[in-house]
This record gives sequence, structure tokens and C-alpha cells, in this order.
Amino acid sequence: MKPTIWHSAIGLGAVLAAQPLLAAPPIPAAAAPAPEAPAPAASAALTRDQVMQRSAQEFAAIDVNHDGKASPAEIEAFRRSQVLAALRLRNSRAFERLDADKNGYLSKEEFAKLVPNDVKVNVAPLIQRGDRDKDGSLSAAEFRAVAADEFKQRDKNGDGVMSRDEIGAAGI
Ligand SMILES: [Ca+2]
Ligand SMILES: [Ca+2]
Ligand SMILES: [Ca+2]
Repeated sequence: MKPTIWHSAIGLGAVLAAQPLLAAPPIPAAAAPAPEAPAPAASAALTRDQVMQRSAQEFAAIDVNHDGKASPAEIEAFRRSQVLAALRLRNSRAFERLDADKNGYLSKEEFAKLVPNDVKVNVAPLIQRGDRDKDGSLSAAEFRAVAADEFKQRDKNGDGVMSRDEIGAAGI
């Protein structure tokens, strides 16, 4: 079972912003933390409903002070945590490949920690894109609109499902 590699606008930005610490194969699907809904087991395709549901869960995770708005700071923190989690997982996988002889000079955990303590993320483009009422934050509705827009752009053949191909076409 392979979780899908699609991420919402926020998650996607995080993955694109992530600079690999080590030369490693492309981040596998699971590299993006997906505390939200587990991906469908049978297929990596995503329906619009799944995308919107995921987006709602993401918004809930971002809006930590529960004021109904995703502030730039909240989005930044969320993205940063996603990028760092992706880097740690990538490192952990790289370690498994490198430690073929299992002599373990460096523990897996230590190796996984070899990522920056902080990463720079730029949420301005996302805010700009989604902030329709120009209050500087994304409301749940604005956030939803970004996800819907993103889905529409990627569902090239308009069948209401983002197929693996359509997800892949995004170049992730
Ligand atoms: Ca908030
Ligand atoms: Ca707004
Ligand atoms: Ca499609």
C-alpha cells in the first residue's frame, strides 16, 4: 500500500521547498507526514472529496489557536514541521540504504537528526493567492478555495479524480 504523493497547496509547497540533505531518490509518498486521512489502499488516485477532506483536516491542523484563520505564522509553522519531518524520514531511509553492513557507527536516530534545526519557508505566495478578503490570513473558506483550485488545475481531464499520472504531472 502506497500513500499518495499529492499534497495540498500547503503541503506541496513544503515538499518543493525541502532541500534534500543527502542525494537520495525522490521522496517516496510516505515522506510527507500525513497525520490526516490515510491514503486509499487500492489506488494512489484522489477524488475531489478526498482532496477537500484532506484540506479541511490540514486547515484544522494549521489553525492552532482555533480562531478560524490560518495566519501566515501558523502556516509557516505547519510547513516547517512538514519539511523537517520529510527530511528526517528521508535521512532515515538513506541510513537504511547506507548501513548495509549494520555496523552502526551512527544510530538511525542520530542520522535522522542530521537535518537543519530550522528551514526557511515562504508562505507569502500562498497567502497572496488565497487571501480574497485581504485580511492577511486564510479563512477556512479561503483555504478550501485554494485546495479546490489546486485540484481543478491538476485534474487535467476533468473527471473529478486526480490520477497518478495527473499527480505525477505536477513534477513532484
Ligand atoms: Ca489561527
Ligand atoms: Ca483572508
Ligand atoms: Ca483526472
